Amino acid sequence: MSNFGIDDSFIAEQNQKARPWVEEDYEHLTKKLRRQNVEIEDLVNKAQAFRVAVPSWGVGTGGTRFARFPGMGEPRDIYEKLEDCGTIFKLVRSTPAVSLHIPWDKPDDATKLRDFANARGLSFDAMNSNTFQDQPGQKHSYRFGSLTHPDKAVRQQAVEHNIECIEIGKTIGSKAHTVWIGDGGNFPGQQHFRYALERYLESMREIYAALPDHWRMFIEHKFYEPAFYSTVINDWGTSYYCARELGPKAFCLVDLGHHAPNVNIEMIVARLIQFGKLAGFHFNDSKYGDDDLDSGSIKPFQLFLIFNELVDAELSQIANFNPAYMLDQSHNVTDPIESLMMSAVELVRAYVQAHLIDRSALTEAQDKCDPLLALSILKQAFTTDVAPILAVGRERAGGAIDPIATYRQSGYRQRKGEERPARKVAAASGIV
Ligand code: PSV
Ligand code: MN
Repeated sequence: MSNFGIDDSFIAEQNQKARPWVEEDYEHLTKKLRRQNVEIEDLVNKAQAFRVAVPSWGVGTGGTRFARFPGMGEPRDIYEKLEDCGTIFKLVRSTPAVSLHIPWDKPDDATKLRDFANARGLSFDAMNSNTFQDQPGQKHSYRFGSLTHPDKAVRQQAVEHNIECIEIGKTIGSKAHTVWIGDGGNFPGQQHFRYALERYLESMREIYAALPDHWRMFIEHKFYEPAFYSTVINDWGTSYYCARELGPKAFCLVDLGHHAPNVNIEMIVARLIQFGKLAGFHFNDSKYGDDDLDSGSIKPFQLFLIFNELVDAELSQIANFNPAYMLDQSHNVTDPIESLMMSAVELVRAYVQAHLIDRSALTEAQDKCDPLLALSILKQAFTTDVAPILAVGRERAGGAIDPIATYRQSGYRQRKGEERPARKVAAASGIV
């Protein structure tokens, strides 16, 4: 049975319906930006050049430790996940790469998987290891840690798993490996802080040694959860120390949800850029903790301020500045395809808005110690509605003017509901 896919002519047909408003708004914005000496076509080019990877685990419905409410037509294996990622890419055009999580996505045949993805215009982003869960048949448990476990045999098993991820990644064309561990302590006294970090470095050195020359290693920090008292790689400072200890291929990855509320994340980003150690991002949004909400849904201004730092670095042509952008979210009550599309669009929006900042005026306001003017320069860019730029960029690249409406109109989810009858699974809750 051939699987349903949204075809180009359907997208073009839907785009026709939105043409009148796009043309009108684009024309108006062209004039408005010209008054600011901004050429709108330059921004369309920027929008079209922006790329963000999609996590394979993001296309399945997420859950909390309380419950998981499965959606209709959920992907049941990595091939179906890639189908959904291909659909997202088709509609928004900014998401050609997919990030795999092993063993969740362990391929039966890595070459077959690569060809399947390539046939849909997809490629593979960073690999992700999983030593925060036990797998069936696994010899040693990660209950009390993995790369930092006091028992060398457990650490060795975790190191080997990471090396296996790199091996799979080599076949499918990945060029980075992300390591996030849940290791830490739930009670004071449970873990010796210094010894645990020493063991981490010892394990990571072995993994680092297995990296091919052109690969990068991404260290992902997180301040708590699953450990509730202490976490080994708890913040960007620890991550930076480890990246420096490991060598030039190691960098620090910023997942927006992995910080205490109100932490100035844009400043962390600026520091990591300055120190030449910014790996990239796991984009999501949060209100309380690692909520894994859709990008821009809670703190769009923070997202814009992060992109202000990124665009500033881009325009300053900082050497080796090459951040990897990825979404890392868990969609519990929405259709994951819709949430991921919306999130990708929000990132392009923040990126384009950050390009609208009048940087010479901002520098002048900073030099003249005029905080109000500096803020208003940022606000002017942030409050500019760049939606027509994003829509035109997508349409010219063959995508949808309105990705969500086009997706809903296509009946994709209903068709997948028929094609992918749910399999009986034991677990009713759990992270993705
Ligand atoms: C941990 O919370 C994390 O952000 C890491 O990136 C993991 O790989 C992912 O979530 C697992 O869902
Ligand atoms: Mn993450």
